[in-house]
Amino acid sequence: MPINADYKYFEAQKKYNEAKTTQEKLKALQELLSVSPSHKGAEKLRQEIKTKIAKLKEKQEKERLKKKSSGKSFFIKKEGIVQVALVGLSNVGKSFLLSKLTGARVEIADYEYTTKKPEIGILDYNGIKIQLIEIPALFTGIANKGMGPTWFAIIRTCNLIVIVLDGKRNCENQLKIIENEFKEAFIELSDIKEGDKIPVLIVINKEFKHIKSKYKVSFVSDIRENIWKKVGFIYVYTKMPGKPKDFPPVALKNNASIHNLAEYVHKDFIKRFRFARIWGKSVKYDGATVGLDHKLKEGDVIEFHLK
Ligand SMILES: Nc1nc2c(ncn2[C@@H]2O[C@H](COP(=O)(O)OP(=O)(O)OP(=O)(O)O)[C@@H](O)[C@H]2O)c(=O)[nH]1
Ligand SMILES: [Mg+2]
Repeated sequence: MPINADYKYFEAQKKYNEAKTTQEKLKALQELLSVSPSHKGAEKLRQEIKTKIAKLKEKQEKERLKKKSSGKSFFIKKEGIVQVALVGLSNVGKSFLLSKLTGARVEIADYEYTTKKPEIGILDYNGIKIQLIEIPALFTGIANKGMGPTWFAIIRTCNLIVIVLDGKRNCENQLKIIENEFKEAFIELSDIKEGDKIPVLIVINKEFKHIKSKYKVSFVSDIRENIWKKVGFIYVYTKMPGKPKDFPPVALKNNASIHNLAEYVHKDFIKRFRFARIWGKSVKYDGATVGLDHKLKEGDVIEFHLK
């Protein structure tokens, strides 16, 4: 092994070799990963461990489904290009926020575990459709129990995780429980989108409190803007020569170019492209002429000129 394997690593390796159940193996691998060397030479090793973890998670999910007589898995039809998961402990106001932001008709009640399955709603942000998914309440142990793995499989496909905290209760504790379950589910959280990590926004509901956190914390009143800022997209408008800009705008990944927009608008636009004119923040003066490589900024208005 071309790595500097130390004592802790061998201990963890031993535990893994002795593990019997999928659950035990997963725990051991997670530990192995946490004590594996972090230098570049060990990258392949860490990748191997991660692959093993992913495979075991799949196996675990299959075992779980088999055990359940109904074999229930849960499917959410994706709508809009952006998916946002609303997560939090029970009774913190997830359904309340879902309903407030999207108009979805969901049950909001003053008892625990009201929401039993994911609930969805569409948030309209300047004409861009953002799908919000309320995940049933998290609690200690859920990552490996009951429907937990199914809920986390849904969360894993989202562009953003909004963690809702109850400002009337201890926020640090709530966050700790939630972060721990994400760790158990092998979902890496981050303040911004980077690699496999999913960005997080924290919303403190009911009563605002200042908390220390590495993630962005939002007032309920700014939640729409902050969701948009965190999902990692910009919106731009297309227009036809001599016509006003089209509505709704188009959502594109941050850092998108005219090329990406052209592809999105029509499959022939790249072939037929001559130039584009832009009004907005990405150009020095309105109406400037640009090529396919030009990078777009939020709010730009783009007019395509084709062959
Ligand atoms: N005072 C106050 N009460 C709130 C607020 N948001 C939610 N609530 C109340 O808190 C209780 C729980 O709200 P829900 O939206 O059902 O909470 P939830 O997180 O979806 O809960 P579960 O689905 O059971 O996990 C309800 O009685 C709400 O009326 C708020 O901003 N202020
Ligand atoms: Mg609810």
